[in-house]
Amino acid sequence: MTDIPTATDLRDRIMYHLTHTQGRGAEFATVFDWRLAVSFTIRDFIVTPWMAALRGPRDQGAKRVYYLSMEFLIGRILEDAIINLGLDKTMDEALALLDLDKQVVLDNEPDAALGNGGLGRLAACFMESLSSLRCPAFGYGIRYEHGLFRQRFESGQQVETPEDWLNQPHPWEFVRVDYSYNICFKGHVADVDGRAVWHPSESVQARAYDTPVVGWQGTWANTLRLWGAHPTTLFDLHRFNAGDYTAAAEPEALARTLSRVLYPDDTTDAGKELRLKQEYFLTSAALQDIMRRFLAEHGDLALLPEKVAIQLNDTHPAIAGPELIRLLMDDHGMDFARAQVLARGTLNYTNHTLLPEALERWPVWLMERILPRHMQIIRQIDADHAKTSGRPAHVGIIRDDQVLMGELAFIMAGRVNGVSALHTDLVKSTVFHDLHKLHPDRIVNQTNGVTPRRWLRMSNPPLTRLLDATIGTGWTADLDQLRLLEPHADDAAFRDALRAAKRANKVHLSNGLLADLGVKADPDAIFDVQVKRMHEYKRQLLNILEAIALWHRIHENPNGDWTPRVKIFGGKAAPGYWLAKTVIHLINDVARVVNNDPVTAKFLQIAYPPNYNVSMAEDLIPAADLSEQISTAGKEASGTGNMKFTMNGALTIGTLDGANVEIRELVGAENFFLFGLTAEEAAAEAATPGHARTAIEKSEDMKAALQLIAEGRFGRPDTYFSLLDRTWNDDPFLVATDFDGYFAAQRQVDAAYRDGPNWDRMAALNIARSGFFSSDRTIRGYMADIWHTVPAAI
Ligand code: F58
Repeated sequence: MTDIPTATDLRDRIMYHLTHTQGRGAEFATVFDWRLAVSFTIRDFIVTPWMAALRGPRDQGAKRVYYLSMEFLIGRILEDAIINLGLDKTMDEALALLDLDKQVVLDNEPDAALGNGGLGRLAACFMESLSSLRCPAFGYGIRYEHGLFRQRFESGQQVETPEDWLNQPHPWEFVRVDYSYNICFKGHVADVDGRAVWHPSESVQARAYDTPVVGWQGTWANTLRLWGAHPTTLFDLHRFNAGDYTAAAEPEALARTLSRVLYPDDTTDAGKELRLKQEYFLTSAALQDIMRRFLAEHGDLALLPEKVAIQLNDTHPAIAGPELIRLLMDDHGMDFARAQVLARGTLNYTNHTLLPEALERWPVWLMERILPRHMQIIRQIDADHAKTSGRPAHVGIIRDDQVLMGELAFIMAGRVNGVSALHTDLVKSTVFHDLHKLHPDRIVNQTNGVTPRRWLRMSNPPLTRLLDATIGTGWTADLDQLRLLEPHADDAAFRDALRAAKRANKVHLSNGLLADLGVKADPDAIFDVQVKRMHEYKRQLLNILEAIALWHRIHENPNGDWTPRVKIFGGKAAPGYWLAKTVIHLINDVARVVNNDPVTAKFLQIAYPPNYNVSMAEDLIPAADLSEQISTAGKEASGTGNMKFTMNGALTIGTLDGANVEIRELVGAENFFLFGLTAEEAAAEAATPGHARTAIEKSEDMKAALQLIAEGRFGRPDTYFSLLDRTWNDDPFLVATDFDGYFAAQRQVDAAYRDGPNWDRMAALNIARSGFFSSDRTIRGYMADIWHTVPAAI
């Protein structure tokens, strides 16, 4: 930023917005008014780099990147913007001049919860890195009125309520009524002189809402453009005049349904049609917008791959292939072959999962009904691929009357990428085995990363101060500089300072846990944290069973030399995912019993704060000593939480899954607590009949834990009957097989934690070697290997 304001300037600007934008006098202003006034003040500083980022690439005819994602889990914006603009100190002073408590103002901002989990949070980190690296880019998504549901616990069980972040004015967005597009559905396709003409029977309008995303040091701000759905006809005046107000408002209600909710799950039948419509709504609006901009700047369609790179975040926007071909053929008169070549030169696809149930597929009849023209084009793409690739009969986009969106995305993409080294290997050898053999150069790896601005500088001030004082501030933009810390790992004074920084975060969290949950978390105990969506493959069950087994052992030897531990869980289960919800119930039941047990209370506490979200992650991760990354090997594509913990100085207990493999390689095997089967062994074990029973019979600890649940020590036994039955007789995610290894690794953790200086040394080395996991590195990889773009000149 060029014009750095003084504190009094900032104060005056805040007062100006309070008065003129909010229309409030200071004596009547609420925290909300102040927060908006501060946000508008900060937004003013973003507008200059934002305009430059829009004009520069246009004037230079530069290539642009378009990131299409159904989710952007951005969280709060204000503090991140203040820090990236370098205004944190000045703002502290300005707020002090106004007698305002900064934290109270910041905490007033609701989380923009427009995502489920890792995939959506990755998109948000990418937006920040794209701006920090000055890569000309747009993010395209949906402006959900209700983001991910809010979670409460009632008698230990998850209860969902709607999230309502847009119930209040959102100061960061600019609505662009002039950028609106019609999105059509249904109807029929006519043949007019050999050309297909789609006559849709439904349409809605997609309207652009823009949020600038400012990068580090405030020199560049790309646009996050979210689409809101509006009716193409406002309301039925005829019915209104006849007094039927409800029916008159129907077009509006129907249209708005499209951008109303973020799906927390893609497994339920209800809403399948709506989900497909949402995916097409996002994709078509984005592509129409991209084409408008491209034609205004370049004109010649042959230049499309040279000027436009589109990234599909998972298969959710995979209809982009047929849609781009449709636009080129039906609107621009191009033939299919040429349109397909241009589309493939422009589109790329990121895969985020190997779980078969999470791979999208749509019934042909549904696709035909909602998008009849696209179904024609899909058949054409499939037939062309069959002809040109010489593929075996069982490979293709349409199978068993279903459209396989992964296959469609793969076939229409120039590059397909996995999100960690292991995941990419598994993508090649499993889900896309046949397609990989046909197109051996198409799949590449881009290991995920996270932005160090939010996940270190913003969320961990004590550690940031220590890093800045020890190695300077250069790490913020060049995370590899954390390597400079390595020699300090052997310096007792540095280690003490590192311990003090961690302890400050633990004290802060401990106060919160006591106030919110009544859990007494001793800051000198190990803070052992597992936060992520609740899913069987992530194995929160393994963690809570270990807690039960430990509790049992402490009871057997209450005077033993146990290492005190606080286990902290966080995460939401999809509302229809019964088993995941049962595990939530179990964790809460166990917590209630264990926390109130006078024999074990000083050794073991369990906390499960409800409604885990980005803001909660910002409090929990900096306070963690131990990071739980315990998924069944081969199931977690990458993980990004694992990276955040490592750079905040937590040690990992984990399996060889996803990016854990790379974390362990980089931080050193001696600084990582490994357990469990490898992906290959896990696949073999899961196919072995009776594997769970065999493993449980061999494990006294696991047997005891299951027995305690069955006896009803934590809650009514019938609550857990099915869970226990599944664990004994099915256990597809190998909780039983990995249990003893996990239990033993946890005891190694206990022992290691008792040697404070050595633990601190390991933590220091984890931080020092975590530079690879910056999303700047990931984005540079996409730019070089997939998009073929370079940073813009200032
Ligand atoms: C996650 N996927 C992966 N999906 O599970 C994780 O390993 C990876 O680190 C991350 O992507 C980023 O690559 C994920 O978050 C979803 O949230 C689905 C969205 C659609 C509904 C079902 C969940």
